[in-house]
Amino acid sequence: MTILAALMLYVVGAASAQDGGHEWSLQMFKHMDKNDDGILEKDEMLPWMKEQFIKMAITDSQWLFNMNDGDNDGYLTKGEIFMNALLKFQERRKRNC
Ligand SMILES: [Ca+2]
Ligand SMILES: [Ca+2]
Repeated sequence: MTILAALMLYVVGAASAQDGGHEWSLQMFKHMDKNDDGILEKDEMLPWMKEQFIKMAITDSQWLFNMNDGDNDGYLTKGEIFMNALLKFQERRKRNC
């Protein structure tokens, strides 16, 4: 899946997940349509894609960090990362047995 496809799925998912999702989609379109001509050009999409990609990266990295920071000290040690990976491997193995 390309980044563009992932971002479009994100927008559609976010729009459908919210009350008034259709209105939210229209607002997003207006936000992206910088010259207000009713169509989106590549140059209008790129800043929006960068903005969305950064938001997703921040959210995902925070989630990944919190999931691995076993003692909640705000740091990740090799042990926490390897222990979490080992636990996930064992969970997956149990499900497949
Ligand atoms: Ca436009
Ligand atoms: Ca830690």
